[in-house]
Amino acid sequence: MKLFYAEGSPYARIVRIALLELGLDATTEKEVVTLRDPDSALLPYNPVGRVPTLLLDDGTILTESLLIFYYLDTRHSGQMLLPRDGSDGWATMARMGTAMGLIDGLAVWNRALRRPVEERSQFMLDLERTRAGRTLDALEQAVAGGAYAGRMDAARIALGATLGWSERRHRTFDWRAGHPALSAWHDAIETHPSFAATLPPIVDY
Ligand SMILES: N[C@@H](CCC(=O)N[C@@H](CS)C(=O)NCC(=O)O)C(=O)O
Repeated sequence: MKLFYAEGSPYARIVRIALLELGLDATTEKEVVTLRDPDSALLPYNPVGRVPTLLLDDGTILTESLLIFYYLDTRHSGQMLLPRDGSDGWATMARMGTAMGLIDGLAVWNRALRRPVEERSQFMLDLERTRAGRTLDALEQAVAGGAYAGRMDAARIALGATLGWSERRHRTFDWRAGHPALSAWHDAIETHPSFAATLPPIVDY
């Protein structure tokens, strides 16, 4: 299989971390592609033009990180990234949903900041700042209460990848402020080799 990705993408980062965690990285071909580019090498494979995109050995194209997680869970015999039999009370799914919601909101906000100042919608910037703050407050409580702990499942990967991405690519927002438990949680997970190997380049947004 082959993964198309961009180094700055938080969504692609969660898949790259998952490949490393599952021991599938070495056998997965990879290509860095440009985004929002009519000449991108990705477009002949995926008309949606988004990363992560996974090309399977039979030519099937998977776009959407969650669908890729589903597929990766069929390719290993260890513990599932996304347990789907209710064995953990759907807790991983619930935590994954919150982490993906955080990524989605930050990605929308980040994209808005790349527009010229006069083209930005203050309403949208305020909405996303509020959403992120509210979600982080809930995550702070959850992490302080022992959630997102234990083995490396999809929820831990998604939350850790997003916080590290935000710190390097969405620097307008200090997610650590007022969130000491989350901050300590992130410092611990970021030392993990799969996280250290996928750190996105720093930009000032
Ligand atoms: N819901 C998608 C979101 C993926 C996504 O938005 N990726 C961004 C990079 S962070 C992208 O490829 N953007 C290119 C574009 O919007 O044209 C997923 O989970 O994979």
